[in-house]
Amino acid sequence: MSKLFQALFATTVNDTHCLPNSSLREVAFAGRSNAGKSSAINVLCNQKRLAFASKTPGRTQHINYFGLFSKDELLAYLVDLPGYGYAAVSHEKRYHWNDLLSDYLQDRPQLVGLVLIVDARRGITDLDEQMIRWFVPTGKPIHVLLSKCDKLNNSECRHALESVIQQLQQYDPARNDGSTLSKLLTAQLFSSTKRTGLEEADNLIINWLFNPPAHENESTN
Ligand SMILES: Nc1nc2c(ncn2[C@@H]2O[C@H](COP(=O)(O)OP(=O)(O)O)[C@@H](O)[C@H]2O)c(=O)[nH]1
Ligand SMILES: [Mg+2]
Repeated sequence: MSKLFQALFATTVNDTHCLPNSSLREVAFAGRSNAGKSSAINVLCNQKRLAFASKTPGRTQHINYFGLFSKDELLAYLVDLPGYGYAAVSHEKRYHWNDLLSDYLQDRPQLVGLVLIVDARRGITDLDEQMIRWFVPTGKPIHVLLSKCDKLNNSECRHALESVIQQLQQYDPARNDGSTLSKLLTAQLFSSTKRTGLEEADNLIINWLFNPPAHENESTN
């Protein structure tokens, strides 16, 4: 996170009953296994191995919490969700992850937004769409990081971004009521290795965590 914050590993959870019982806001990162989620968290937090960036897909099977600190004060959490779509896991495990992810995404008041990591070369897949479908009804924002964009040339990047935005629009709740396009579903190009899009992603996450929309403040008491 921007230089104002320091990130530290907080806890690992394998069951929604064990989620931290704290009122601090959190932003979650989801994505297919190997999409570049851990690398994105590391680079956003200015650390090399905060979230373990593995070369073996399917390694991060739990929900990992990272605390964001300013001086010594814990202010918020970043949450690394289990990567999905890894073929070589048992059905049983896959069902467990599905339940864990859907429960967490749909029913976690502290969660203020979802960062979805999507490999720019691959685009949004069925499993990513499942995450979107679970999360959109909460009314909270989703931001897609089109990762590994360093692997594409400029026109491929432009094309990847355009088609993802088009795909996202079909889930936009504002689309059908005649109002202008909402800010609930957004996307950008991102590269952890080249640090492309780092500032844009960082600003957005900080805003979600620390500058919530006015109506949210009113409803909390
Ligand atoms: N070229 C390139 N490779 C990346 C980028 N981000 C991640 N990777 C590589 O993709 C693989 C999976 O990354 P990781 O962050 O562990 O993915 P995760 O499974 O989604 O957490 C690793 O070999 C990374 O080095 C990126 O922005 N550019
Ligand atoms: Mg990972």
